[in-house]
Amino acid sequence: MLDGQKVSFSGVQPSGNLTIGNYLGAIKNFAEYSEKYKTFYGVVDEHAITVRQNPAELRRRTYETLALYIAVGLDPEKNTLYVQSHVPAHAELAWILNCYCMFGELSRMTQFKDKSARHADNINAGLFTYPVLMASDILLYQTDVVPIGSDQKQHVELTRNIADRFNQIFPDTFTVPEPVIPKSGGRIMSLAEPEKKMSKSDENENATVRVLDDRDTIIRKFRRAVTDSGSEIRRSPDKPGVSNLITIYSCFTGKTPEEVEAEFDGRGYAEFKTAVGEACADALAPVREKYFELLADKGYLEEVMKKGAGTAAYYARKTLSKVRRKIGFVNL
Ligand code: AQP
Repeated sequence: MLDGQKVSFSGVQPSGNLTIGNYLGAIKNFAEYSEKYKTFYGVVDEHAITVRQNPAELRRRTYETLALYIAVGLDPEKNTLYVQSHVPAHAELAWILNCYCMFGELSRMTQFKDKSARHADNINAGLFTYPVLMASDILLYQTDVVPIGSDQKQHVELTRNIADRFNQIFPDTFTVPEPVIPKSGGRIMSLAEPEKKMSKSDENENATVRVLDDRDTIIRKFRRAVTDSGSEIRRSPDKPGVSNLITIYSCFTGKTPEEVEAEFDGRGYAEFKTAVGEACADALAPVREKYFELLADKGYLEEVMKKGAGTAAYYARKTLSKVRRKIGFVNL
């Protein structure tokens, strides 16, 4: 809670062009909190450098991710939209919380295991302690809810453990946050390998649908999506490809998975895949349009960044100075 209001916090790394996984699992749900909560949505560039980034691309994607936040409907007047590295309190609290998080806890994080397997030549300490920085992001704002996709659930659970541990030693320091994962869309799978999560850094372009892909590209990617043996359009553990497409269609049209199965009963995969592509392209068209308008006005995006950084830093400083006082650092 901050100023008597509940708080929603989440972040997205500017580590690639955002996918419909990032959109359906996380960003689309951020706006739900805009009216009644204090909301902080960060472009978490410090997280992105846990894997090697091209500096010019990282900078460009930072603007792009912010533009996308606004394009999906996050009004900068109602939400604090900011860039993580503009608020030094994140890195400062992360150092402190590193001393309240156990090596064994971090070793169990599945994302660390996945990413260190994928980047075997760069298993840096930041990749290992990434979840502590994420805990700092969340705890700095006394966050109540964290809207995320299911891959981040383990990190929010770790955040809760760190907060509980810290609060036991120094009572009433942090709000203990709850993860909020959408029932449908919390884990969108790759179109090329449906047993794998769709990831923005996937090098296989046919595996991902980007929020900013044009209509023809979206439809073509869905037409190429890997489907399963048989021809029935129904969800089943032995049909990961079709099950994923049913989820995506359901998220973009608002129909339940049962309604989707009934609608396509007796119809073929080809027809279904085209329908999913069209529904996705229709839903994303207004986002794309707004995004390109925003991106043309860098000055405006920088104003939003500055205003967001000011507000975020104000609240972050409050928590950080409380933490410093409690642990025995001298506050001048
Ligand atoms: N496939 C997905 N389905 C549903 N939600 C997803 N998210 C990511 N992939 C899916 C959610 O998007 C938010 C932002 O993610 P992130 O930028 O913090 O990084 P990530 O979770 O590591 O996502 P990516 O796309 O896989 O990025 P890279 O390739 O850079 O590692 C989070 O809430 C996440 O759960």
